[in-house]
Amino acid sequence: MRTQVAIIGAGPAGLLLGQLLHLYGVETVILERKDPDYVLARIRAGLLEQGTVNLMEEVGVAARLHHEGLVHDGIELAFDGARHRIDMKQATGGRTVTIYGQTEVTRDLMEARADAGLTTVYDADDVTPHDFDTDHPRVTYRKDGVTHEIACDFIAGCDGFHGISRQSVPTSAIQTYDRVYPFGWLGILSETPPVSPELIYCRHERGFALCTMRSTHRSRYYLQCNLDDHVDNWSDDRFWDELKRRLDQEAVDHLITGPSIEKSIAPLRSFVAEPMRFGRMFLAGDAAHIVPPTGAKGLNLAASDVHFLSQALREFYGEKSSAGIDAYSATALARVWKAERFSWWMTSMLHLFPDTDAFTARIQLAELNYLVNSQAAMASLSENYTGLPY
Ligand code: RFL
Ligand code: PHB
Repeated sequence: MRTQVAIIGAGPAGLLLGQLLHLYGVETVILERKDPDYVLARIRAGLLEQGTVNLMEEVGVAARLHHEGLVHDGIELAFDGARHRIDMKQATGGRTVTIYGQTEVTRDLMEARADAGLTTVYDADDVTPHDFDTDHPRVTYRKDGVTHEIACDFIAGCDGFHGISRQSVPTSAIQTYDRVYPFGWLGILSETPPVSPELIYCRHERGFALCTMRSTHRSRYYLQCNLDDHVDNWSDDRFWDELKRRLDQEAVDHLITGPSIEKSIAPLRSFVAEPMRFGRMFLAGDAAHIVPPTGAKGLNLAASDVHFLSQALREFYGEKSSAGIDAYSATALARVWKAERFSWWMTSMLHLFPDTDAFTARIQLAELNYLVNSQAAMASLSENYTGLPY
C-alpha cells in the first residue's frame, strides 16, 4: 500500500490531522493499535479552546459540538472558604471556552472519516516507522497475524505519550524535559447536574479539587490524591465526603451526589520532547508533550500542533515549498512551552505538595488573592486559559 501521509494513532491528534489533510486534498492512512470502542471509552479532556472549536468547524464536524457543547465565559477559583469568579470573556475582549468531551470530539471525527471513506486500520499490532531519515519512509504493522507495509512521503506520530514514534528516534537526536508531580487526580463521572454552571478550581489544605462537567446533567469531579492510591480505596461515598470537605459551604449545599459511572486515577506530569520533527517523521500531541490537566491544555495542544502540521504539509504539496515543514518544530514548540508554563503554574498554585510548609501555603494564598483582585493578573490567566493565538 502507498499513501502520502501515514498517521500513527487515532486519538484526537491523528483523527483531526486526517480530516484537515483530507480537506487539503492530501491522502492519509491511520494506523491504530486499539479498536474503535476502546478509543471512544477513554474519558479524558472536556474543555476546548476557541481555536480547537474553530478547527472542528473547519473540517465540518462542529454541528453537534455547537448543539450540545456548553460555552463558558468564566471560571471560579475557591480558596480560604470563599469563591471568586474570573470573567474571562470580559478580561479577553470576548474569548470563551467550550465544554465538550474528548469522547465526543473523537466520535465526531471518527464518523466524518468513515463517511469520507478514508482508511483507518484498527487493531494494528507492532506498528513501526522505518527510514524516516530518508526520502522514502515506510510503516509496517501486523494485522490478524499478517505483516503489511505502507510506503509514504511522511509519517505523523500521533500515538500519545506511550507511542512507538518518539521511541523510534535515536536517543542522541532527541532532548526531553520533564517534571513528575508527587500526586495524581482521582476523577469520577456521575449522571448528576453540575454543582455550579461554571468550573470551580479549589485550593484546599486537604488537597486540590475540581468541579467540572460534560453536560447539564453529567458531572465530572476530581480530587488530588496520592500517587500510590487506588480507585478500589475510594467508594463513591468516600469520594463525595472528601469532595465536600474541600468545597466551600455554598457548593456543599448545592452538590447533588449519585453513583459514579467511571472512576480513575491519572498521574500528573509535564514533559516535552525536542525537536518535533525527525527527517520525514513529525510528532504531534501527547507523543511530543504532556501537561498536567490543571490548565486543560493537553487536547488543545494536540489540536494546535496538527493545525501547524497540516498547514506545513498543505504548503509542501500545494506550493512545493518545504518552508512550513522546516519551521514546524519551532513553531509548534513555541506554543507548547507557553502552555507548559501555564499548566505548571496553575498546578503549583493550586495543589498541596509534600513540601508545602506554612510559608509556601501563605505564598499560594497571596498569589490567589492577588490574582482575583488584579485586572492585569486576571487578564493574564484568562488569555492563557482561553488559548493563546496560533
Ligand atoms: P491520545 O489521545 O493518547 O491518542 C493516541 C492514540 O495512539 C494510539 N497508539 C498507537 N497506535 C498505533 N501504534 C502504537 N504503537 C500506538 N501507541 C499508541 C493510542 O491507542 C491512541 O488511540 O493522544 P493525542 O491524540 O495526542 O491526544 C491528547 C489528549 O488525549 C490529551 O492531551 C488530553 O486528554 C489531556 N487532557 C485534557 N486536555 C485538554 O485539552 N483539556 C482537558 O480538560 C483535559 N483534561 C486530560 C484531561 C487528560 C487526562 N488524563 C487522563 C491524562 C483530564 C485527564 C484526567
Ligand atoms: C474536564 O472537564 O475533565 C477538565 C476540565 C478542566 C481541567 C481539567 C479537566 O482543567
